[in-house]
Formats: sequence, structure tokens, C-alpha cells
Amino acid sequence: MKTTLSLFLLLVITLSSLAQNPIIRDQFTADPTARVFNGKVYLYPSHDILAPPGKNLRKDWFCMADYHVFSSENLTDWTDHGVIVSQNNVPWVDSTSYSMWAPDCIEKNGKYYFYFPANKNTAGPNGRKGFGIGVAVADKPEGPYIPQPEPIKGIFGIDPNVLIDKDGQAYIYYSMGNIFVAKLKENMLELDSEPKAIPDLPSKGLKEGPWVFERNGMYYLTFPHVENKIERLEYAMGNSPVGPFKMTGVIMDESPINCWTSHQSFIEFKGQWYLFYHQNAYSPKFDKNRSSCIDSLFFNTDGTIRKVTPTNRGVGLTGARQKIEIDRYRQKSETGVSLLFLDSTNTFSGWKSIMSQSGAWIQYNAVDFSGRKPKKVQVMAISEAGSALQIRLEKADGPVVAEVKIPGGQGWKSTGVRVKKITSGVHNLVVVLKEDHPVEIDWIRFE
Ligand code: FUB
Repeated sequence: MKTTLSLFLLLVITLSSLAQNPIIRDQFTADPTARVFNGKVYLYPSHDILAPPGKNLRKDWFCMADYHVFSSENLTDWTDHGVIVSQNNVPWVDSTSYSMWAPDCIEKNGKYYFYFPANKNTAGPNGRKGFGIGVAVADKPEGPYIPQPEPIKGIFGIDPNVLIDKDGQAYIYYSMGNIFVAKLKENMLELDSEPKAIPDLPSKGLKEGPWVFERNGMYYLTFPHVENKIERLEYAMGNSPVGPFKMTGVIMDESPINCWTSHQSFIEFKGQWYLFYHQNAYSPKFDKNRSSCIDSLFFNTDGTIRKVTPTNRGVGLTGARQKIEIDRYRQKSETGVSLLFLDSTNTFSGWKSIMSQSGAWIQYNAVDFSGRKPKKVQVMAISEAGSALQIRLEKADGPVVAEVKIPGGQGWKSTGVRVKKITSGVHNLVVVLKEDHPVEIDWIRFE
């Protein structure tokens, strides 16, 4: 009993207050499927790693051996519940293939069904091993999950997604060139109809990663598609889970940092819609090591989706007394601000903001100043020649709450100054450089 408890505690790692993008900061997490179960958000991403040496694997390709599940009550603090399914514990999966691609998870009658694609270890009737889609079942969203001994019969494809319609009928969507849909039986483990390719979607350029949701009687079929050189998120709308679907628009443009893939899921949580997607922010030179991100999603009155611009800031509030990493900014001046990794040998340690020109500014949104009023602000910075900053509220020319002289020197130093009265509530912070002497900032924090 004692050993089980300590093992459990070892597995559960709480990552505190890390809402800003990317949201998981100690491992790569791609293809983020988010679901709301029992009032909490659960994240089921795939798990990119670098190809381990000596396994005869391509160094330039996806490499994924298992899945973790994460949960959060506020989209800000994430708990890693550890590995739920691995290529080594699924009887039908080729355990040398490292091919555990984009998954999904859904609840029905108190059971949790985790759907995942992977390479099979035996050839099917067509003589091909290829991708199958399997299911693992649990009594709780975080597992333990028991994988079914065989993949779902009749599916050759990747990127499963399951929708349970209002009448209780479940549908599975997946991709393999086209996007397919089929009914699932009541047991959620078998097909109840022949998979059909969904027509009227773009015929040129790869389509994959279907993710379907319903809102106000409209069905949104969302998917990454290569319209130009790399994927972007597009969608079609229809009035039933099987269509017909009409191509409607683009949800998110191609990655500004050139991640070839894109992959999405959507939730409504506490009255706000969110888009989950991935980027290769922690691995700019290798886009098969991706990281999950979240941004808010809004609809127009006719039900169409407003385009989402990816942000570093992401979602959620940051407490004023926490380290406010302004490199996860919402907006910045066009010139005079750049970001660099704090440690290029460990990109998970994040970035520093480099401000280099008087008047340059960087804006970090949604800092929570409720509770006791702060008296001081600390700024962790380096400035070789010494420099000066202002901290303003709401916008670049908003009220100044602190003037901070950064002393000259080589190493990181925290400088504390008194702050003016800040009214209780949520404020945007803007850091403005007052001199032409460059300064590097790691974080700021109120006390
Ligand atoms: O993660 C591997 C594959 O890349 C996914 O299955 C696709 O959707 C793309 O994101």
C-alpha cells in the first residue's frame, strides 16, 4: 500500500502557474486533445521525443513511444499524471515503431475511452502493417487505462477523434489522405458502419487531424490542411455529424515559426471557448518536437469562427506575486524588443526579453492584483552599462507604477523599487525602456 502510494506521488508532478504558451514546460507535447471531465480540463497530447540512438529510427521524423495525461482546474496549473499508454503495453502495437500519434479521449456512461493510432505489429488482410487505431479504457480520466487487445476492425488511419452526438450516437473521425467518418457501436470499441470519406473538402494538399465539435446545433469539422507549404487550421460547417460539410474558413494561419504540422482541439470551459494547438517554440530547429499551446477562441454571431493569432501569453491569470515572465508577452513594440533562450542547451528554461532602444515596450496581459496591495516590484535583469525601465499599467502610455534603475554589471541581478498604489483587480503590465542602453529581463514580481 505504502509503495503504491509513493509510486503514485512520484508520478504526479504538479507544474505550478505555467499558463503561458507553451503550457507544458518539461517535455514535448504535440497534438493536444483537451476535454472537460468533471469540471476539470484534461489534456491528452502525443509525446514527441528525440529518436533514441541504436534503434534504427529516422532522426528527422516523429518519434513517440507513449502518452501522458495532464489536468488543470484553471488552465494555469497543470498536473502531469504520468504515462497512461505506452507502445510496450499494447499487444497489437509494433513496440519498435515509436508511432503513437495524435490521440483523443471521450467519456461515456462513466468510462473513459482513449483512442490512439500506432503501427501494427502484424500485417492485415491487405498484407500491410500500417496504422491502426486502438482503444484503452479507464474508470477515471487519468487512468489507469487498459488497452484492448486488438485495434478497431475496419480502420486504416491516424488521428482518431470521437464525437458523441446529442442522441447518444458516437462517431469516429480519422484521416488517411481523406477524412473519414463512421458510426461506433454502443460499446465504443467497434464500428457500426463502413467508414466514408467526407466529400467537399480541399482535394489538393494534405489533410489530417480531424476534430469535430457541435455548438448551437452547428457541427464544426476542423482539420489541418496544407493549402500552401505547411499546415494551417481550417474548418467546414454542417448541420449533422456526418455532414454535408461546407468549407468555411481558416482558424489559424501557418505557424509563424514554420512548424510543418498543426493540430487542434476545442473546449468550452467556464463560459469561454479555447483553441488548443501545437508549435515548435521549444525546438525551433526541429519541428518534430512540438509543444502544446492555448489561446482564446471567439465566434461571430453567424457561428463562424474568428481567426486566432497564436500568442506567447496564452490564457489564464498570473498572480502579481508570481514570477511574471514578460517574454510570454501579448504584444510588443515593432522594434527594440527581441527574445533569446535563457539557456540554449535547455530550451525548457524559457526565454529572456532583450530591450534595446528607448521607447521599446513589451506588454504582458492579465496580472491579478487582488488581495494585499504590493509595496515593491523586483526586476530580474542584466544591463552591462546600466539602464532604466518604467512599469506602466494597461498600455504603453498608461500610468507609471514604478521606475526601475537597473545597475550596470555582468550577472543577473534582482532590483527592487517601491511601487505606486495599484488598484485591486486584473491589469495588463507594460514594461517600457527609458534609455538606449540595452537590458535583458528574465522576470518581474510584485511583493
Ligand atoms: O504527431 C504526429 C502527426 O503529426 C499527427 O498524427 C498529425 O496530426 C500531425 O500533427
